Amino acid sequence: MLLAKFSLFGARTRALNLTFVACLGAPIPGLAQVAEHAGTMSMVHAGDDVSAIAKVLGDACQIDVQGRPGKKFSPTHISVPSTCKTLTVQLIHTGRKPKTAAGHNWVLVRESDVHAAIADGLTAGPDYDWVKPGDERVIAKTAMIGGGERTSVTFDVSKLSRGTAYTYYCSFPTHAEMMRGTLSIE
Ligand SMILES: [Cu+2]
Repeated sequence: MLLAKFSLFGARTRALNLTFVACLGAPIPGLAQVAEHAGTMSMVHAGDDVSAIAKVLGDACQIDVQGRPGKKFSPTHISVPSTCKTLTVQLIHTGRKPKTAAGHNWVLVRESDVHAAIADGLTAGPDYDWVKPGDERVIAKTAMIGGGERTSVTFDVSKLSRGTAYTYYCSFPTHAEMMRGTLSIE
């Protein structure tokens, strides 16, 4: 399924091949192995696009997501093994700016809800971290944090279904357009 995801980058395939070699120290066929070692492996780099599989610790799965300067998340795609009962997302703000200047949070919605959730969030304002209070489209979200801080959220994976596309974004004004990623159950 990782390979399917990469086909999205079509035109950049040649550059990607080089990136894989650099990141994995192995040629492309190694990717299949990476996908199978979900419990221990972590990230596949493709330029700015980074795909990661949640770590499986029994029923409880975990993933670290960095919120980076330049309005970027890493990883930009999270695969959640279907054996996970819960997923804990730890958000790490690797920048230096305070929350009021360049805060980051992690908000998960269905891909089909992302535009409306962002628009309504912007009207909710800073008191609500730019997320509409009680928004039922929001499946999970962390607190808004500033540079050097970290926070986490744990939610039931049963809220997600296989075959549905999910998007996570940062709701800080002007961040969401660039600062988003995709999540799927595999
Ligand atoms: Cu942000």
